[in-house]
Amino acid sequence: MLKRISALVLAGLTALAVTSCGSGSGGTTSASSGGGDSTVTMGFSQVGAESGWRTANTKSVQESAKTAGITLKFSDAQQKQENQIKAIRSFIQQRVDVIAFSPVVESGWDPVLKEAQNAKIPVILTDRAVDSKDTTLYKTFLGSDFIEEGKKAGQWLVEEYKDSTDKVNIVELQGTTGSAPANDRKAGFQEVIGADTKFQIVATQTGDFTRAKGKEVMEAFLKSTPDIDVLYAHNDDMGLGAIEAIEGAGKVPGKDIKIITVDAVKDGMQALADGKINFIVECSPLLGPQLMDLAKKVVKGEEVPARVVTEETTFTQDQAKQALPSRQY
Ligand code: GZL
Repeated sequence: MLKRISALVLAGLTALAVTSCGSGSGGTTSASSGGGDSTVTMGFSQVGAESGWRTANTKSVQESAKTAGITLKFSDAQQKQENQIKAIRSFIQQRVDVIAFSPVVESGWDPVLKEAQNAKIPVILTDRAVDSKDTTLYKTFLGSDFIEEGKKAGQWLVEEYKDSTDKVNIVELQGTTGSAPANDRKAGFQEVIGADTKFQIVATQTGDFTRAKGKEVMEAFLKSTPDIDVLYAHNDDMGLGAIEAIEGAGKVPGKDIKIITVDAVKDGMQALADGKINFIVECSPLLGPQLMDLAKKVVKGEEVPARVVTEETTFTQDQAKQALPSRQY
């Protein structure tokens, strides 16, 4: 009798051990019911450290991984696509359970994403999108709707000049060339202002999302373009660099040249509250908690939405004064 009971117990334990080790496909582990979660390892390739937004996003990802008990292998690509491709290949070699990344530009990802797919390692896009036609190459895209952000910027400008028929000369500091936020913030803004010919973008150039480049390009705009009425900068950091250039040219930012930016990081919100920026469209970097939830589901083979859009708002100068004390980033 005793022998029968111990044989049954042994069989039960063996069955449990096999299911909790998962299918063995590509080293992913799947938690069985009652088998307990084994630690998930995530390979994360970050764009770089180009802006206040990026710093806040990195902090959110790293802190959320810790809270979620996810082992994070983090790599900073210094805004170079080849570094991101190298990092993803390294994560495949290391047989991580899931890969997440913010693609610095939209194109050129299919080959390395196919390698991850062949290795049966799921990929999550976070923050920025890719233009791959094959949407099976990634499980989901978590991030903002950049076209909507550009439209919000345009809608504020249309409202601001609704009673004027004068020409409105706009200069534009674009984000990183080829990146989803740069392409889409430009397209959304143009879609709205294009309805009225009084709005003219008289100069547009990339400032690569950095303060230094934003200042440099704005200095060139001020020299080459007379009568600038408005600056549309695709992020706060370029707008803050441009403010330095505008003040250096003896003009008053927010008055002589109205400024619209995107992100709503603390330094941008402070400039908005101080009247140097006129309107900011929020783009939240706090994607960490949602990313970790999605990663756990994906590793377990659970269904996740193909697209998760970040909730975000806009700020006027008065709203910035109210919001500043409680801003997390
Ligand atoms: C937007 C993000 C952009 C920010 C910039 O989601 O990719 O990159 O707007 C950052 O500040 O550099």
